[in-house]
Amino acid sequence: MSKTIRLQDYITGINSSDKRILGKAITLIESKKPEHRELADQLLKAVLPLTGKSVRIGITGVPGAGKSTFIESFGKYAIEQGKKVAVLSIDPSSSINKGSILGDKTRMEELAKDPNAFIRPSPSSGFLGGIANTTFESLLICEAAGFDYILIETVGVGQSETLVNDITDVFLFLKVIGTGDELQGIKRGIMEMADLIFINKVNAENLSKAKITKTELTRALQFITPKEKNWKIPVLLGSALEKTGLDVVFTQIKDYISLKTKNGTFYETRKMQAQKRFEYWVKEYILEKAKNDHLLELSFLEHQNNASELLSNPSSEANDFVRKLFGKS
Ligand SMILES: Nc1nc2c(ncn2[C@@H]2O[C@H](COP(=O)(O)OP(=O)(O)OP(=O)(O)O)[C@@H](O)[C@H]2O)c(=O)[nH]1
Ligand SMILES: [Mg+2]
Repeated sequence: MSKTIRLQDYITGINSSDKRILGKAITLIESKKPEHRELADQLLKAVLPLTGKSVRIGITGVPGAGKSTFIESFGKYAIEQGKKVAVLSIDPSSSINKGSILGDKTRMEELAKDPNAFIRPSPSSGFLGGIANTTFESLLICEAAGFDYILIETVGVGQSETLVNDITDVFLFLKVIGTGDELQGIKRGIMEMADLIFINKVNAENLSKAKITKTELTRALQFITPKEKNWKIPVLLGSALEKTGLDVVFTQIKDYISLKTKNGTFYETRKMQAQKRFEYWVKEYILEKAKNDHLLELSFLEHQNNASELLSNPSSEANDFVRKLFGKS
């Protein structure tokens, strides 16, 4: 039987950047068992003063764009510049994406071996069909353990981009050459979230094609209001595999963070994100409380069924259910 880890053990382990304890702390945070939840909450409260000092970087792009390869190369580059790097992946749906996340572990083998890196694939499932996601809380634990850069890879589907955008300071969009989806990118809202664009897999042979893609992207960006005033979204060229262009990404991220800090938008954005997360957790905890009460759970399922059978309007069903929750039926 494994020894129970107490709160103080977690705190000491995190303070000394002990990767084994760090991994266990994240497992604790992801756990949905009430006794774990209590301890996780105490842990988060205890380490809060140590958090907030990292640069939180989200990385998105279509499947195969090279996100994992980029994280491996960029992570190593950042370590060479004296940073400590943690990598988390986001999995909002838990179903189809596990394969690709597990694949990442082997893809980032070199980075994983580095004493200044910590890699954590975090599949998580939701309660009552929700998308309970503890990536942000895991990020806080990594910050408390002294990691300067937290890189978060989206799975590039569904809501993962929005989820990552809501917990990061910088959002990097990895693009592949000439797929002609520049306008589609705008439709999906990804370009609106991007702070930096990196055209990946660029080499001597495809350089001229890459430049055309850059021109197209730059043109498409004219129709987009950037998240940050006075920041012209850079479209950079390089290769994650051949480790080119990484230095420019590093510098641009630093410049972007300086600008946001000077503007006051760095903390403003973090405060807005915190507000949103508070609301998110209120909703999650309400649903969870309902699930723990057998009658309420039955009622939830009944209302949900009425909605899904198209018998009535989902918002009316939700309203009726919430009235029951608060004893106003
Ligand atoms: N030639 C070349 N290949 C690259 C480059 N970057 C990534 N690749 C290759 O592209 C493929 C996909 O790379 P990944 O890093 O797994 O891409 P991903 O975006 O993480 O993919 P998913 O996690 O599945 O969405 C791999 O075979 C990589 O070796 C690059 O700069 N040049
Ligand atoms: Mg990947």
